[in-house]
Amino acid sequence: MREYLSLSEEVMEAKEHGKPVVALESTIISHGMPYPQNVQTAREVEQIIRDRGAVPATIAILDGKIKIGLSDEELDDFGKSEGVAKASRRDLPYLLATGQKGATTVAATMICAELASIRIFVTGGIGGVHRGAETSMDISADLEELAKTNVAVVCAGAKSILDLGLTMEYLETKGVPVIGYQTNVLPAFYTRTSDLPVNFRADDPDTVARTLAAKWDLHLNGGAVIANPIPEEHAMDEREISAIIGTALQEAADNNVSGKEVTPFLLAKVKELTNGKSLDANIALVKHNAEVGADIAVKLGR
Ligand code: PSU
Ligand code: MN
Repeated sequence: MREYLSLSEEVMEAKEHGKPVVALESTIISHGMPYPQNVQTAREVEQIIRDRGAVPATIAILDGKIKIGLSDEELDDFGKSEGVAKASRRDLPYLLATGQKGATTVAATMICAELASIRIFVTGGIGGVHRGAETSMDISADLEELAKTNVAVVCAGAKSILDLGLTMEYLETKGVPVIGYQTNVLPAFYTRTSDLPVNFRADDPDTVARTLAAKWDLHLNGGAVIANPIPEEHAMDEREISAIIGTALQEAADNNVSGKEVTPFLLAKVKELTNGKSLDANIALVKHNAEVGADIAVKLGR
């Protein structure tokens, strides 16, 4: 296993000194944002984590290795690269064997984080059960990963490109706790609320860290979703965003988009239809998640 893992100097040093480490995914860099905002945002998010006493580890597949932490040069090169493969659980072995670049999804980042003994992972939004999944069977591998891999994902909930109700049901079946961070309801990424209650509410990082410690001390394998709403001042208008998501879903159906292309297609459409407004929201919420994730990692380390 070691032959596939490559830790950056910063991460290696953190591990030696027992400092808390926070994982970050790379799909958001390759498929979520355009260059150079993607690299700039990734750097700023990393710095937020350092400023709060933890060490960031951006995870990506490069040169036949799982990179846990990227150097500035690697990050810039990665952010610039066109056509980087979206890497979920099933894609990791082939990309590693053939030395191709891979941008890790939530599922793949969880796998890699666990291999490096990292427990907290910060991102924007998770994949879930797609609308119409009762016929398409389109359910993100992220959910199955949350069911079995011991990593907590700090996110702003999930976008309503998904069926949020079915996503919550799936997580319930798999025993994955969804913890609202200072909220009683599941945030819907661009907006602070949805009509779905979370399972539990935590108002501080200590409560989250204690909950995670209890879960893993008891060998209740699997992850947890820490759902942290987008800051009020960056939240989008509910009606505007749901109309845009409706259009994006219709275009995906008209174009017969399927498989791993569905999520990137919908995300790109939403970005296009909001004239970049969604990008600003996306950047703001990831930074906010980085603050909360770093605080949880610091508490969990104690
Ligand atoms: N949802 C978002 N933003 C994202 C993704 C999902 O709001 O960037 C990305 C994540 O990397 C997630 C992946 O793990 O898409 C899910 O893809 P799929 O639905 O194909 O499993
Ligand atoms: Mn899918």
